[in-house]
Amino acid sequence: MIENVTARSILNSRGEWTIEVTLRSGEWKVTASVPQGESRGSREVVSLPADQAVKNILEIIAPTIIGHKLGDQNNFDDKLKKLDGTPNKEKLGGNALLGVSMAYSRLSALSANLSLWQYLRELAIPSVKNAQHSVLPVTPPRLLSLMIEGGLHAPGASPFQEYLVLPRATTIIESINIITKLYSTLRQLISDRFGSSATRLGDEGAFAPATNDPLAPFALITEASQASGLADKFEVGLDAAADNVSLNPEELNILYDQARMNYPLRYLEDPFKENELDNFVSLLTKFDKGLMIAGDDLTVTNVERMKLAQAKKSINAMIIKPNQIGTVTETLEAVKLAREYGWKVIVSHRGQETNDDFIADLAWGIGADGIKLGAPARGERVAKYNRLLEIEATLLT
Ligand code: 2PG
Ligand code: MG
Repeated sequence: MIENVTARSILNSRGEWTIEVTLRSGEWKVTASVPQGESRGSREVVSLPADQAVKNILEIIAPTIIGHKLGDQNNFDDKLKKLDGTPNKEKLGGNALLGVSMAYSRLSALSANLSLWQYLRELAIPSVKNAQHSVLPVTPPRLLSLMIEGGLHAPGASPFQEYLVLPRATTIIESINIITKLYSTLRQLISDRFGSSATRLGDEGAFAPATNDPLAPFALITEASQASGLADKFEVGLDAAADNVSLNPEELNILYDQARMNYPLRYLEDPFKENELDNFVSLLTKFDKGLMIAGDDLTVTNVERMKLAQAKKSINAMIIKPNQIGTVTETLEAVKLAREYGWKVIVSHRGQETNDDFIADLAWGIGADGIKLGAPARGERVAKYNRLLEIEATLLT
C-alpha cells in the first residue's frame, strides 16, 4: 500500500515549472513528472500552476490515498477523479492528478514485479479484447519523429507546427537509425542553404529554418533523404496544429492536396481548427484510405469529444496524451474507444517535457500504432527514444 507521498516543483524543458510526485511503499520508491502543452486544445483538463498543484497533492490528495493498496488502478484513479469532482479537473488540477496516477502505476508495476509497459499492457488487454482484438500484439509502435518545426514551437519558422517522418522499419533500432541519419544530413543541408545559424532548434529539438512556404520543409526533408540514400525509407506526416495557423480552410485544403501529390504523406494531424468538424469530414471522405487523419486538439484524449468526432466520421486516427485527460485509467478508456472505432492510436509527447519516459512504456503497453516524439536531440526527447530501445532490447533477448 502507499505509505508516503511527496511532491515538488521541478523545471520542464522550456524553463517553466511543472510537478514531480514521489510515492513510497516499504523499500519501493518511484517518481513521475508531468509534461505540459504549448499549443493546447481548449477542452484539455486544467493544468494548475505547479506550486498550487503541489499544495493540492500534499494537503488534499496525500491524506486520501495513503493506505490505498497497490495494483488497483481503476479504483485508485476513480478516487482521484471523485476527490476533484469537477468535469475539467480544475479543483485539484489535471496535472496533480496525473502525476499521482502515473506514479501509482509505477509503484504497482514494481510491486507486481512487472515492467511499467507490462503492467499497462495488463490493464489494456481486457479493453482491447472487447474490441475484438483477442491478443494485444507486442509489436513496436511506429515512430513519428519530428524533423522540422514551426508554429508556436518555433515562432518565425514555418507556419505549420510539425513536419514528421515515419520510418519504414520493423524495429525501433532500425527506425532510429533512419531518423538519426536523416537528422544529421538535414543539419548539413540547412546550414549550407541558410547559414549555420539556421540550424537552431525549436522546442522539440527539430530544426526551425524560417520559411513562408508551408511545404518547403517537406522539400528539404526529401532532398536530405536523397542525399543520405534514404529515399523510400520513410513516409512523412504533418501536424498542422491548425488552431494556430492563419490560413483559411480552402487554402489549407489546397496545401494538403499538394502535399499528398508531391510527398509520401501518410499522417495529418489537426488539419483544421478544433471547432471545424465539417472540414475534417470532407477531408476524410476524400482521403480515407492511405492517410491517417488524426485528432489532437479536436479530441483531447476525451471520450465525449471522441464520440462527437465519430458521430460525424471526421477522423480515422487519434493522438493520446495522458495529460489532456488527467489519469491513467481515463487515458486507457480513450484508447479502448479509439480501437472500437477502428482508429489508429498514436501516443504523443508534449511541447514542454520532462525526462519522464512514461509514454514510451504506454506506447509499448497498449500496442499503439505509433508514438509521436521530438527530434533525436535534447535530453527530454532522447529519454523517450532510449526507453523505447530499452524495452525492445528486453524483448529481443
Ligand atoms: C502537439 C503537441 C506535441 P503541444 O500539438 O501535438 O507536439 O504540442 O504539447 O504544445 O500541444
Ligand atoms: Mg498536435
